[in-house]
Amino acid sequence: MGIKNYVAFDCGNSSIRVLSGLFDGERIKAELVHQVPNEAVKVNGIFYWDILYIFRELQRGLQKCYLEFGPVESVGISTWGIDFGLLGESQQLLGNPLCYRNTFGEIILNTLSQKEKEKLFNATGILEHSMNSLYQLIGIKEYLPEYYKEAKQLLLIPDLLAWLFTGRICGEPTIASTTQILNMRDWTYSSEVINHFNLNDSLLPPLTKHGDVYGDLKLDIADFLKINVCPFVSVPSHDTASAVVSVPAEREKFLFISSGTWSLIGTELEEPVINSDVYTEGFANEGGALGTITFLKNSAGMHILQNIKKEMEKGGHKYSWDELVSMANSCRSEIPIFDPNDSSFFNPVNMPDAISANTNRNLTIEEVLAAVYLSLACSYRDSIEKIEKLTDTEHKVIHIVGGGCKNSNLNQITSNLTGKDIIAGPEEATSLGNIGIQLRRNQPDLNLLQISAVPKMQKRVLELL
Ligand code: LRH
Repeated sequence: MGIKNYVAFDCGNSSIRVLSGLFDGERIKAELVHQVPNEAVKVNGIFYWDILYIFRELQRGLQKCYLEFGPVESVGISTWGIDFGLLGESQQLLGNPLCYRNTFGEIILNTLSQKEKEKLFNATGILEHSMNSLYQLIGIKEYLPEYYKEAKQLLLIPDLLAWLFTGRICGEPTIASTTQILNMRDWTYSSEVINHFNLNDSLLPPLTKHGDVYGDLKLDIADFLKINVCPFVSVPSHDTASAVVSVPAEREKFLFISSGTWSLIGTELEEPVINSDVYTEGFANEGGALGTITFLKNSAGMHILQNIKKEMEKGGHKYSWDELVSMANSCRSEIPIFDPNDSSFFNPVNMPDAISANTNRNLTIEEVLAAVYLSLACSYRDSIEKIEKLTDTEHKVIHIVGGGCKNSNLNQITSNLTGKDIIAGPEEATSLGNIGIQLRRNQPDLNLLQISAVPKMQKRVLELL
């Protein structure tokens, strides 16, 4: 068999990446082919995603994959969760998708009573969060009514991109779980949630199954890029769900931290756990690959460090991550600990100032950095203790995957605080999971559901990945 070229789109809050997964019949080698920055754009006080820029860069990446490695077998799309675009009657996009860091969701969530919040958790298995698509959608209905009135179709970012590339309208279940409209017991849209908010359910697309083909690359795009027409495959399109596929766990049960802008701290389950303890401790039953559940806490992650770095570089001097670690480690004063999930760190104008304000101290930049590393590790420890309690399972190892796994200073502090070993990697977890599910489509005996569940299969995956 010749080498086959499977393409993964991996769109994060801070970068757009396209990788070729080269499969020689035995192993996948992932090659990063294209990477450009991504960021939300503020217009008249509202943050938007520039979706056409993202679309154009993904096209460029796809073309490069073809030019470097030959005809493309298939493409899978993974992105951050929650955000969506709206299509109107004539099947055109009604403006750019809003970014979850707007305040609409928070305003709506604050109008709900505790009883309503609990009812919504019980109906879905997903914890309320001001970011969730549900509250953003209600916010649009209230505050941008012309959008809502004209909307005929809601497509989450990966579904929107799949529609731009193939012309097909479909939803993908893992990303749909980030809306808080899906009931995770049976993976159908919850009529309880829809009725509660009097939502127009025809907005919601029918859901695909992993391995299904969304559709083929549009002919005009293939002609424009001068590449072959290839299928777009339904993979776990929520980046967290794809990342969990490639956790190199040795055991059926494992702990993971999917580390990027956010840190998703969790474990994989076969069924959702929906009870008052899970609710009180702040966990969600998000959708995982092939019907599994990623039981997790959505926690602040690299966003805080990225923002501090951005602030420090405003003077023009660039800092490496290693320099930031040395600065943190040079701190000799008492290190304050703060809650990184406090809403004041969600989208502050100046992150170091927000940390000083939160800790009631006028911190030096060294103290800020030291406080961030320690506080993130404390919040990881706290979540991990809760997962062990809620699932009644103890673990010796924490798998940290995704771009943030390179942060060895944070990994070390996390290991010290939890007393657990850290296995860091793969860094390209999302793309590897994405490619793995595409591969499985052509190799049904490659039972990825078993990957993270059965040690014997796990070995096979380690060989593959
Ligand atoms: C991680 C993630 C997370 C969401 C956030 C918007 O990339 O998808 O699960 O809450 O981004």
